[in-house]
Amino acid sequence: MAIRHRSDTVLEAKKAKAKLPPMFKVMLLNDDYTPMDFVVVVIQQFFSLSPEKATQIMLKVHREGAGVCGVYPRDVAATKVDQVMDFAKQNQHPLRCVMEEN
Ligand code: TYC
Repeated sequence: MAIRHRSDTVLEAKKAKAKLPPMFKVMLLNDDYTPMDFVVVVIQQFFSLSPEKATQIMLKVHREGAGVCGVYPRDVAATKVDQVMDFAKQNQHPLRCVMEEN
C-alpha cells in the first residue's frame, strides 16, 4: 500500500510479516559405549518425551548414527546441548549431543 506524504514522498507500508526465528535440531550421536538405558533417561529428562518415544529415538540413533530429539530456537537448543553434554560427562559416558540449523 502506498501513502502519499506531503504530496511528494511515497511511503510504502511494510507488510506485517512475523518473521520466524531460525530453528535448530538437537541431535544425539551414536557411540559404542553409552548404555542404552542411560540414553533413554537422557531423552526423557531433557526433551520431556515419554519412555516409549525416548526408546524409539534411542534405537534410531543406535541403528542410523544420529536422531533428532527436538527442534528449538538457538538459545534453547544450545542450553539443551550443554545440559546433555554435562550430564553425560558427570556420568562418564561419551554420549555426544549436537545442534544443527533446520
Ligand atoms: N550404541 C550404544 C550401545 O550399543 C547405544 C547408544 C544409543 C549410544 C544412542 C548413544 O546416542 C546413543 N550401547
